[in-house]
Amino acid sequence: MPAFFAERALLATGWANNVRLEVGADGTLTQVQAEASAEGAERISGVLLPGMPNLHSHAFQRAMAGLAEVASNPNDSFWTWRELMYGMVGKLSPEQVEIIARQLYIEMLKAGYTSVAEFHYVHHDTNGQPYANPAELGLSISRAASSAGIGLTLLPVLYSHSGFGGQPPNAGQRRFIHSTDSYLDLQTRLRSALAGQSTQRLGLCFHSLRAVTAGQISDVLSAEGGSAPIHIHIAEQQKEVDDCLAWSGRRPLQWLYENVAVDNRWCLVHATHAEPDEVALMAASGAVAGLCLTTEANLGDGIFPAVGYLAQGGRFGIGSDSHVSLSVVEELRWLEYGQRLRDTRRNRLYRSDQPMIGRTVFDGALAGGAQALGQPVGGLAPGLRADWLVLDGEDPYLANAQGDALLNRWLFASSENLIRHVMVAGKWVIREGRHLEEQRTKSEFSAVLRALAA
Ligand code: NGQ
Ligand code: ZN
Repeated sequence: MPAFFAERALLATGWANNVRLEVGADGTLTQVQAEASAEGAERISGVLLPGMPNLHSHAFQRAMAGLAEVASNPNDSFWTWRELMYGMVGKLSPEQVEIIARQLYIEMLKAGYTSVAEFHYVHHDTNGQPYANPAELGLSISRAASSAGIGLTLLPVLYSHSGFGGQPPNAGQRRFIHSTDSYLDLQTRLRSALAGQSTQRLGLCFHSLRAVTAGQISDVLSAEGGSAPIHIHIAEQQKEVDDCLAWSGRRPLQWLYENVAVDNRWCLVHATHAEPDEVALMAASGAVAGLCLTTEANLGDGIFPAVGYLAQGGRFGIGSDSHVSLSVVEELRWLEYGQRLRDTRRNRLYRSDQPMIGRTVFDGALAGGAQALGQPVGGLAPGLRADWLVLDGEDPYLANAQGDALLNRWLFASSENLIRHVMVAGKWVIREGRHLEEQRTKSEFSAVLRALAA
């Protein structure tokens, strides 16, 4: 049984020294022992931390990161960005989707994400017709994740309408559209395709309350039952709140909690515009708030009320969403900084028993991310997958810090990537900052960008 030995590690039970970790044939940790012997074990040089789940990704959007920072109109907004995004969606081939996703997933691994929830809604060809195999694009995502070596929760998305109350979809949405029945068929196809992949699973997903009706939500949930995670975008933009109020007299989160039994299977992505009563409902339900700080900043969404939410025990995780940044550090840093900027105070996200901001946000995002992905990840403990990252222990800031102070140095002081090695399911995927597939993928990705610009 492969064994590893780390002098410094953050275990599920806390910081520990001289830790021996044993990994079973399926990539699961079988033993984690502090103050143990290194005999026969591979020595890990550096600081060992659990790998971070990324709870929200639209892989194809990586290809347009940085292209939308051009003022086209004094009122540029989320909605004008969405038009540009639909323009990119209209062109992509399945081969291009797979290359973009493989490049992205390699970048994620280098950034410390060891698993990802892919919120996958581009289903059909450029004319909006199903592919010969209707699961084609979902399979491209699955193949990209296996060749990069990242864990995957694939969330095929149900998207039927353009606005509240079942409005017909518009032309830009033609590649996304499923009926409830064709969606359930897609779920069945993908479930059998993923069955042989031990680090991949399927979840349920509604694009937003704009894109599905109440009847569709209940039909999908009663057909699928089970324990799969359920993701939805909600209350990201004020216009969505206003449109929901005009349609139902309720705000999106209010409407959801009044009409659906939201529990710990749910991941509420963004939930930016949550009022105090909605924050209380979210926290009490055990759902995960899916916070995507760099994208929410980029799109001008607003600031999630995380201080009150954490004080009530609310669960959260982080996602890189549109991938304007791929950095666990940057997401966690901006989670705290957004609250500071709004409140004009410092040190906002802490617990009464944990004054260290870095540890509070790191632990919170590990636990919420693991819950939202529905996978045995998010910590170093027996029974969990051997997903971890190793920070450069010789970096002067890290070499001279201990325990939670080291996390604060990493999260609030580093300006270069200090992640040296990354393991997923007991296999090294990043060594000395490099991925085995990165050269080949980079040149394929470069050709995709060239073709898309033409
Ligand atoms: C998406 N992205 O589906 O990619 C959305 C924008 C929409 C984010 N919400 C489109 N960040 O919500 O209609
Ligand atoms: Zn999204």
